[in-house]
This record gives sequence, C-alpha cells and structure tokens, in this order.
Amino acid sequence: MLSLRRTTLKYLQVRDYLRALAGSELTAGDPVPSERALCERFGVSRMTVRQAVDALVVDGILERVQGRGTFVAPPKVDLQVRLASFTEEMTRRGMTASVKVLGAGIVEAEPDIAEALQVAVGDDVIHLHRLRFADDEPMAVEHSWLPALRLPGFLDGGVPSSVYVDLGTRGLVPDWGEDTIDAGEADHDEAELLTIGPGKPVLRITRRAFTGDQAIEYASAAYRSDRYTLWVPVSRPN
Ligand code: 16G
Repeated sequence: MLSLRRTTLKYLQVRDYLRALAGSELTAGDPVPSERALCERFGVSRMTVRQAVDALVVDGILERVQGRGTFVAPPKVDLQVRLASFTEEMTRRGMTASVKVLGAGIVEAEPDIAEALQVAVGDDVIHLHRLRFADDEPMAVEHSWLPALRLPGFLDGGVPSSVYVDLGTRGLVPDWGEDTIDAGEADHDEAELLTIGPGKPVLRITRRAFTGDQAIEYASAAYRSDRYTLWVPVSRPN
C-alpha cells in the first residue's frame, strides 16, 4: 500500500515537472528530456515516466512523434461554443482552414435526420462527410445533413469550401442553434483520419442550426480532444 502511494506520488512529480517545463522553459516543438534522464532525476522506473508522459499526451500538452521522440505539443485551440463556422473560427485565430471531402451526395432522410431537420422521412437531404484541417493539421471529422429542397443546386459546383459562406449567399446563414457535447472515443476510421490512436478521446459535438424557425443543418462531429478546449461563457441563471 505504502509503495503504491510512493509510486503514485513519484508519477505525479514527474507529470507536474514536465507540465511546468512545457509551460515555461520549453515551447511547442521542443523535445522533452529523455526517459533515461527523467528516470535518473526522479529515481523512478521507465514505466512511471511513460505513465506521466501518457497523461500529458492525452491532455494535449505533449505529443509523441513516431521514431523521433516526445515533444511539447502546439497550444490547444480554444473553441468558443457558439454558432460560428469552422472556417470562421480558424480564420479568427490566424490559422488557415481547409477541408478534405470524404463524401457528398443527396440521400433520403432517415427518421432521426428527418426529425432534426423538420422534413419528412425519405425527403432528399444533402449529406457531407468532411475532414477539417487547421494549418494542414487534421482537427475534426464532420457529418452534416442539410435539407436539399431548401438548397437547390447546392452541390452543382462541387462541395463549397465553406458551407456557411454558401448559406450566407442564399440569405440562409443560421442565426441560432443548439449544440450537445459528449466525451467519446475515436473509432477506427476517425482515429486514422485524425492521426490519433484508436480509442483516443474525442469531443463529440452535434449541432442543430436554424435560420429563423427552420432547421438548416444537423451535424455530428468528432473533434480531437488533444487539440481542443471548449470554451463556454457562463452566466448566473436569471
Ligand atoms: C462547424 C459546425 C458544422 C458546420 C461547419 C461549417 C460545429 C460543431 N460544427 O464546424 O456544423 O457545418 O462549422 O463550417 O461547430 P464551414 O462554413 O467552414 O464549412
């Protein structure tokens, strides 16, 4: 029991030391001290050092680069939960948004999508499956559904690079919405697309966005939780 406690304390010491180092002397891209150096410094096993590093990798403070070592990760993106588009959010923080379209087409609305979009089951809906990048780094995998009847010719020129810009040109940019956020694990495909390991934590965000009283988008996305902190302004209930 005592030795378990000692191991836990040591692990916390290594973790806190690395966390402090990443926030002071070292900056993004700098290598952290080697496992051996850390073992010697704290008098701990490699397993304890790995455990401490693992925790900081999950928190997005360090990153492992295959074959090269462990480095201080780039700062996380603080995503304010509000009705902005991916492109707007990234541009606002000086990053370049880009997109890889994984699939796009018109499909028949399944019951849950029909309900979310306030259309009849079987109505045409536009389905987009997109991988979103910030400065060429994969950040999120998104599925979006939009009511095709309200968006004639939406896919005619290919998938617009920004859906909300396209909606804006039609006077249909959403003006309110509701998001839900759940903790989740990346499935096999998401892990591959996001270049994280399978089972790694992701933030699952679903969105229903409305223009006036009509639903214009239902979306379901997996965001890398090692690269995102969700930021929610809070106020006292009235
Ligand atoms: C955001 C939205 C997504 C929307 C996209 C439009 C969340 C969780 N998701 O990523 O629903 O489709 O913005 O971005 O906020 P775009 O205009 O760059 O295509």
